[in-house]
Amino acid sequence: MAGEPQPDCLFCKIVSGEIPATIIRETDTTVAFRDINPQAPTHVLVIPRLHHPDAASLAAAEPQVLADIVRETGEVAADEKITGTGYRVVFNTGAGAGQTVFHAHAHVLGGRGLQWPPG
Ligand code: DGP
Repeated sequence: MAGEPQPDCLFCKIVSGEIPATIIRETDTTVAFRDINPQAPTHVLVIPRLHHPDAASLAAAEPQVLADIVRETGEVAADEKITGTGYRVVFNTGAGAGQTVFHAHAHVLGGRGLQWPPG
């Protein structure tokens, strides 16, 4: 059922502590941790504690939690001191857009120049 932990979900296991991660921030509704395969000097994922497969599903079911995630991306950027140089927040949505983990997450990328369009 949407919102409940899924036994085969990697990010649910990071939320529960079953799989370790370098967690840098936590709130009642969100967890932020470093990406295992960083694409920039700062590459942090901000996820909801609740399981929803992507950001659109989360927005439909728990819009306040999506707002919490967006606020946390700003807090991550401030903690990482990348607000001055600029940073990018990405929700890959669907396999065709590069989504590989189907638990909603925001990528926070910064600490280097970022090109547009992203490819
Ligand atoms: P996406 O491709 O948008 O679904 O992003 C999934 C990200 O998750 C990807 O950048 C790599 C990261 N990732 C995958 N497995 C793990 C893991 O076990 N630990 C951490 N910290 N990150 C992971």
